[in-house]
Amino acid sequence: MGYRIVVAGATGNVGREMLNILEERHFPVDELAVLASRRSQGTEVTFADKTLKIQDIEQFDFSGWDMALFAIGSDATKKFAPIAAAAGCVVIDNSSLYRYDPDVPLIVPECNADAIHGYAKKNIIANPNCSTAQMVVALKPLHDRAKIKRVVVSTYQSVSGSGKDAMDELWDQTKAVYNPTSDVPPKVYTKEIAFNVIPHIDVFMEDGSTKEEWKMVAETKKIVDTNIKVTATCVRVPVFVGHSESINIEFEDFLDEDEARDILRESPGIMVIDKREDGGYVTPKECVGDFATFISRIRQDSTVENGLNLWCVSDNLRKGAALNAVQIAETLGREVLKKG
Ligand code: 2RA
Repeated sequence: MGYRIVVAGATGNVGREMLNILEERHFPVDELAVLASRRSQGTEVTFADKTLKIQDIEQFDFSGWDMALFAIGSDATKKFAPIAAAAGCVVIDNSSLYRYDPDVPLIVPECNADAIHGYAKKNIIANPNCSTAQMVVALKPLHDRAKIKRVVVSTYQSVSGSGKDAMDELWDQTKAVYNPTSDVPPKVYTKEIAFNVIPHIDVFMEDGSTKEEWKMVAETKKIVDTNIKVTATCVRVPVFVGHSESINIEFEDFLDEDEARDILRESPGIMVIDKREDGGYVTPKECVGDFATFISRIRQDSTVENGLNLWCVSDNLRKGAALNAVQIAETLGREVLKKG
């Protein structure tokens, strides 16, 4: 016996990946409902060997459904998550709405799976921001070994993090460089993204950081350890899928680079590709479609007493969103609901 599962936002980048990953990981689905806004009603999506028709989330009755994977943004989540939760359907939400709520667990299964037992307070579980998810997968095993004091991270985030329009904008702008046309591509970013980088993701905060940078700080503290000091610079780059991060870590205790490499090699969800030679590292193009968080360029930071540098790459639509949500569903099923 399996689960009655809902995927809300099934026509978006993340929702479509959720369906792909539920199938790839043979999640025990007894019945699946795919929801989106009224304008997508009737659209067809495939799951396993079936074609499913998108239902209008406004009209949907969540009672009797076990779990709902939400990828509908904070505004729609604010309206529909309480309705689903009240109907007894556990919501696994990819938006940022509930991530910082003390009554809602924020889960990366490789890091804090046990926190899932706190889901019953609101019947909601939060999925972290994509740039946080891949980073904490790398940080947690190192923190367990040598207690992290401080993290300095610079991100190189692909345009798919902003959605399909941003991917269209990059594609159209890039084409226009080689083949100027009068077509006006959709505008998502304040500055041109083709052959450029933009040090601005989400809104600016009072202290001059952006909300994306604030999320990495707040979420790392909630998932790994509230005492860790984190500072982030989040940058949009002209890559379609795959977030990359340069991570500098300072520990309480010394951690040799070779021991760090061995720890990461043995840690869940991580693939270490780290050779000091041409091509001995991972780039975003190579992570697309994979479940792994890839780690390369592991090396001592000799400018501080107990420092380490590493390079971290992962598919932001998978570990950064849809995969982590499905892994939460797997953990919820295995540890709590225990059907299937
Ligand atoms: C981004 N992390 O990359 C944000 C939201 N997915 O745009």
